[in-house]
Amino acid sequence: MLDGSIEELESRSLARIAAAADAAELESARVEALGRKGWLGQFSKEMGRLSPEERKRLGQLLNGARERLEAALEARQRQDAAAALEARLAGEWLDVTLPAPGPRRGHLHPITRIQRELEALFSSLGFAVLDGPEVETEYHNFDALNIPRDHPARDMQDTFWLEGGNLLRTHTSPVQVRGMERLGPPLRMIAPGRAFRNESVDASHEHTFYQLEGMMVDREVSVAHLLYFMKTLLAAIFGREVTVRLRPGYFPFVEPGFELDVQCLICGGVGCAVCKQSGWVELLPCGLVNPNVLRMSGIDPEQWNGFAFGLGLTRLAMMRYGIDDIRHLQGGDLRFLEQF
Ligand code: FA5
Repeated sequence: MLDGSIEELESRSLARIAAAADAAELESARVEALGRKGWLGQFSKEMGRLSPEERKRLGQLLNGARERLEAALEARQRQDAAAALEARLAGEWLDVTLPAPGPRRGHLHPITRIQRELEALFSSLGFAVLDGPEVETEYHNFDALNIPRDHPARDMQDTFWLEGGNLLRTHTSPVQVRGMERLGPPLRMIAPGRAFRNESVDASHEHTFYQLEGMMVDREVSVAHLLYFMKTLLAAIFGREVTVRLRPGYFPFVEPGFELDVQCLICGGVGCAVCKQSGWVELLPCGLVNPNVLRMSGIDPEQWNGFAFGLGLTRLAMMRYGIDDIRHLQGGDLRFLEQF
């Protein structure tokens, strides 16, 4: 009678061990059979009440069952450990013969990108791309642009003066002068680069910013030519119609002079910090070259005339990418730059 129930319990425990879905189920099968209060223990306790022969026989039966159960448990545990290792190896598989990922590649700064696009555009229109020094002479930055020493226009651009009378150029216009001196007429040139002004920084003003100067000197250049190039430039950058306005602007090196403003693309024209609540952003001052400027660079204004413009490249980048504060652009924060 006891024999039968031991066999039955053993086969039930063996079945539970075999069918355990996880470590917890296996453990509960172990506790049920081999634990302190398990059925093997319960039978052992009963043995005191049996005759010596009965006790011996039952003892053998129980030992046999215990050994088989322990062996089954151990086999199952080994099998589970092997399966877990297998799964981990499959998950952490690494092909050491694959090529290394290599250094992380960066990308161009948004201003550089627009600068290169404009260089490609103007090159295709026959313009040379010129570079000029950031440390300039007073002559190239002011005098040769028809801004005499006592002229109030010098105060319009707060200048960083250097020892010895030179300065950090306040605009890219001195490269016009260098272009005319070096290349003479007819001339088509652009000059992208940095300009520096000692002015207080806000959402649309930096002390260091980018401009792109443009100049064309030829025979009978008109405002119509100027407007054609301005429109071509804006269409290339924005790829769509943007609302612009042209109003008179005063610069001693052009006559007539204009300010070309773009309707603020940050706020859509309703007013924000970038456009100083006006709805318009000053972007592209321009005009026909003042004859004095041509004359000073050795070009006869009776024979030649031209147009010039000074695009605010940093502001153009802000308009194109919807950047609402100029300080982001040179702040060096990768979280900002990685968006482009
Ligand atoms: C000039 O610098 C003239 N040299 C432009 C010019 C060239 C006129 C040729 C006529 C013929 P202005 O100071 O307005 O002009 O600056 C030109 C553009 O540079 C502005 O429209 C603006 O877009 C940008 N700019 C000026 N100051 C800053 C600044 N602090 N931060 C960012 N952008 C600026």
